[in-house]
Amino acid sequence: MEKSNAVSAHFPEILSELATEVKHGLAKTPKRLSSRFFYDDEGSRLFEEIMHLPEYYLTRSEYEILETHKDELLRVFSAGDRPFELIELGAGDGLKTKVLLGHFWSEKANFTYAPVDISRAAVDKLADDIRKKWPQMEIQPQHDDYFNAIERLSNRSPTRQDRPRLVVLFLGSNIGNFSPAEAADFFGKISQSLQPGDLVLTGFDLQKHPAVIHAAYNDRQGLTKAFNLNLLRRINRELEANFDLSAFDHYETYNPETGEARSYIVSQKEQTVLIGNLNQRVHFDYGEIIHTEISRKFTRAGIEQLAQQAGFKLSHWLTDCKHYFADVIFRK
Ligand code: AVJ
Repeated sequence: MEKSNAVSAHFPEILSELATEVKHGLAKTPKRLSSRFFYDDEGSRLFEEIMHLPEYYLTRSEYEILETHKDELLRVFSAGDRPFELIELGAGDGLKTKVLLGHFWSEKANFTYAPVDISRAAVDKLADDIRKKWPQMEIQPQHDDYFNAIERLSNRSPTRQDRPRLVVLFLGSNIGNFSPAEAADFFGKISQSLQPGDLVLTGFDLQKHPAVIHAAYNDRQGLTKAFNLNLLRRINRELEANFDLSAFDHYETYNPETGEARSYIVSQKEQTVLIGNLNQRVHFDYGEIIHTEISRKFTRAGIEQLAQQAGFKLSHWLTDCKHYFADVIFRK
C-alpha cells in the first residue's frame, strides 16, 4: 500500500467535492471550475515547473525577499529567544521556506515546522527532503487542505501563556486565488485561532505593469496551459469523463482596473463531453469558456484593509528590489 508519513484524513471528501464542483460548475453560465482542484499530484508537479519559468517572476521575487530578510524574520519570530511553531499552509515543495528553515537551523533557533499541503506527494517529498537535510529538525507534515488546517488550529489546547508563539506562513500569493470576501474570511478565521503576539507571514503579488503580470500566466512554453488543462485530465480520471484535451485551449486576461488575472479553458469546437460518474452530458459551443482561476494582484492599501478587518496590525512590509511582491507580517 501507499507509504506516507503525513496525516491524511480528508481524501474521500475531496473526491466528492470535485464531483460536486463539476456538477454545479459546468451547469453554470458561464461555466466555471475552481482552481482549488488544480493540485492533484500532477498539478502540483506542473506548478513546481511553473515556478521556474522565466515569465513567472513571483517565486524569484519572494525568494529574494526571504533570503534578504531571513535574519530580521528570525528576530521577529523568536523575539529574542522565545520558541515558535511555524505552520505553513500550502507548503508545496517548500523551495522558499527552506531558505528560512536553513537559516533558523544554523542559528540554533528553537522552532518546529508543520507544513500542510493538499498534495500528498508534495508533502511527503518535502518531509523526506527536510529529514535528509536536517535530520534533527522537528517537523509535523500534514496532508490536508488549509481550511481544515485552520480549523485544527482553533481546536488546539487551551491558552497557555508559555506556549510557543504561532507563526502562520502563507507564501507564494496563494491568497490571490481568493475572492475579497474569502480573503477577509480566511484572515478572520486565522485571527480567531491565534493569541496576542502570534504572527502571520503572507506573500502578496503586487500590482505592476500589466504586461509583466499577463506574461506570467501566458508563458511561451505552454506550462500554464498544461496546468489548466490538467484539471480536465483529473476529471477524466476521477469522474470517468471523456474530455479530449486537444480540443481545449488556455486563455488569460489581466485587468489592471481590478487587479484580477483570470484563467480560462476554451473549447475549440462545438462538442459534448460525458462525465461518466455523474451520468451528465456537458455541451460546449464553439469558443465557449470555463473560468478556472483568479490570481489577484494587490495594492498596499488593500492589504492594510485586510489586516485591519481581521483585527491584525500590519507590523512588517518587505518587498523585493523591483517592488513586484511583498511579504507582510500581521500581528495579532
Ligand atoms: C499558486 C495560486 C500562487 O496564482 O500565481 C500559476 C497558481 N496559476 N500559474 C498563481 C498559478 C497559474 C499561482 N498560485
